[in-house]
Amino acid sequence: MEFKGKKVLVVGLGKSGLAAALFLRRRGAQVTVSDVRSAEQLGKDIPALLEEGIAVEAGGHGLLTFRRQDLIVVSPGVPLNTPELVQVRRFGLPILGELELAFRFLKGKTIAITGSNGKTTTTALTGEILNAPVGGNIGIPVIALVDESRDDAWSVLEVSSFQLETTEHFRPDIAVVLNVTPDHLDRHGTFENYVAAKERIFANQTAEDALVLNADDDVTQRMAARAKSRVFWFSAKRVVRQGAFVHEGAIVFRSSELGAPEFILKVENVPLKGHHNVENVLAAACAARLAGIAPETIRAAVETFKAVEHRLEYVATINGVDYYNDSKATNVDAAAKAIAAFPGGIHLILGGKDKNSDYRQLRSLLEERVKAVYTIGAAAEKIEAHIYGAVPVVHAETLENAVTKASEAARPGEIVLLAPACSSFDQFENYEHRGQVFKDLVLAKQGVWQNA
Ligand code: UMA
Repeated sequence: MEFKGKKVLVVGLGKSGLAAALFLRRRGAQVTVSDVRSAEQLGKDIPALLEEGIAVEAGGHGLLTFRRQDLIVVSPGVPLNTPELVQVRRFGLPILGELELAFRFLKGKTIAITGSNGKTTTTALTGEILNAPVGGNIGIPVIALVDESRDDAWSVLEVSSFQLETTEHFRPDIAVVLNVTPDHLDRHGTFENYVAAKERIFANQTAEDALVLNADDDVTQRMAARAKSRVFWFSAKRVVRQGAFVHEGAIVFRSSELGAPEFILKVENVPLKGHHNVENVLAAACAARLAGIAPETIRAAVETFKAVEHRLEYVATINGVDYYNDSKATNVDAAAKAIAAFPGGIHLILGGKDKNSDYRQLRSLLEERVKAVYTIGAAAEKIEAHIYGAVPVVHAETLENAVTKASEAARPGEIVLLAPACSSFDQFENYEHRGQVFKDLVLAKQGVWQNA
């Protein structure tokens, strides 16, 4: 792709937009960025962009700005039904996502990992096993990996449905789909559209590529029929013909080339909490084995792997109560997995910005394992209506109040868990910010209690 002298508009000035704008500018494009946030909100990024010769449209998207371009690059968080994008698509203007743009320049081989839940942990773990750079939805735009990428090396990418929606040629050597449960219905409209976006991860694959699917998930099971690549499975429940599975307390891998299954590691040595993390390890081990990594290397990397920040992250034990931060549990299924990781005695903080979710699905787990729910944020009332009668509920409004109320109620041996089942944007900048505030509140309490 040649950008010299081309007029390129980058829509959205978050992490992806910033990295894409600089990348394009350095390749000679005439770059403009457009963002709905005001110049004041965009703040510190503007001088750096202007210095590079990048024009900035702040405070909203202008149709004229969009129409003047040769190419439009969209950030993942910008919906494709944004009116200006709909208009210019009618004129045949090419629109690329940041992932697609980056992929066209990324050297070497790629493992791409998607799914509704577990993708960040699986990506981080796979990156660790391969000793390879990681990027994508995990927080580092893929475009930022391009300059360092090498023909003889791997990159491991976490890809979201938002990023996949705008792919054209994206074709990972190894694609992994961990699971698909309802999420982002506010953006995709229907579950079918969401599944279709996820399936784009393997749409361009051929028989030279591999696709790793979860044999225990109904939706991913059905994907095999549409794959042109070689399908491998992972399962925590049963033996699979090709792929990774649990057998007599051990994670094993087998393929038609290998014949007999080979031992990777004992399940009891997986250092991460929860059944869902066994699935994540199976997926990572399968992908790594397909990339040619030896079982001993996989074992060593898994056994020393630490939970990724904000994913069922242990924070502290105060007065015998364990505090866990799962701020990344931004949908109902992720919250269910977090609850299922503990046998009982849970004080659960739920709420935030609703994504058109059905919280009734949590009722039986709440009845079984949760002592009380503390609701926060814009979705609080909807959640309270959906879980009415299942467990005692405290309408806490803020995270601070929720932590205070939960810590007052929790007895030694019990758990205070932030697994909100919602996105964070009503009260926080993002889920990282929410998780950090939670940890600060907990650690501050620890200080107060230690001094008392
Ligand atoms: N904006 C517009 N117009 C719009 C919408 C947004 O101008 O119509 C602007 C916003 O004002 C903001 C910018 O776009 O300034 C934000 O862009 P973005 O939302 O794409 O955010 P980035 O900072 O570029 O982060 C993105 C991913 N964000 C989303 O998909 C929402 C990050 O995933 C990812 O880590 C990062 O690229 C690097 O690849 C976050 C996420 O929430 C973690 N992902 C979702 C999830 O995991 O559930 C999919």
